[in-house]
Amino acid sequence: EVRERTLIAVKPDGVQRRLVGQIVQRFEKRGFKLVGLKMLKAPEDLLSQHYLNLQKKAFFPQVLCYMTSGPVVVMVWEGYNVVRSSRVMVGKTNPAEADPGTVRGDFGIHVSRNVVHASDSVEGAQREIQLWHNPGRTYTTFEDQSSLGIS
Ligand code: YYY
Ligand code: MG
Repeated sequence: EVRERTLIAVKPDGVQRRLVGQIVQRFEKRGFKLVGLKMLKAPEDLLSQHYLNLQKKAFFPQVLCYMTSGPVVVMVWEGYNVVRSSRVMVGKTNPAEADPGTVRGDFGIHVSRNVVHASDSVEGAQREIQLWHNPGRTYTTFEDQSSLGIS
């Protein structure tokens, strides 16, 4: 399916470490098409929906704390097999196990600071795109930078 889409997010550590450009470049070089992008400080309820399957895990409070520690850059990428390809490009969840050449293998520090999110299935991607692209929600915009807490 040529018009397959996935949700890729640069997490707060990636934004803070100035890695957004390099991550975008990897997807562009691969020939994928950027069809959406926004920067926001993610609200906890949105993250709880996003990580619905992690809510019972012991590490979930830390995930919430980390994911709300600064702004995230959320993108939608489109292309042939983009969901599966981007999971390969991002690498294993734990950077210690991620192959060199993957985003997490090259930039990841620890499983709790693994730089990027990538949807793990076509259905998951559709759900996440709907969730993050919610026109009814008020997001921080670039006119309101102080509330992003960029440092
Ligand atoms: O899809 P992916 O991000 O590779 O992993 P998930 O199993 O969906 O976990 C989501 C997120 O949770 C992971 O990127 C970091 C965090 N996490 C963690 O902090 N500690 C773990 N042992 C497992 C996951
Ligand atoms: Mg996941």
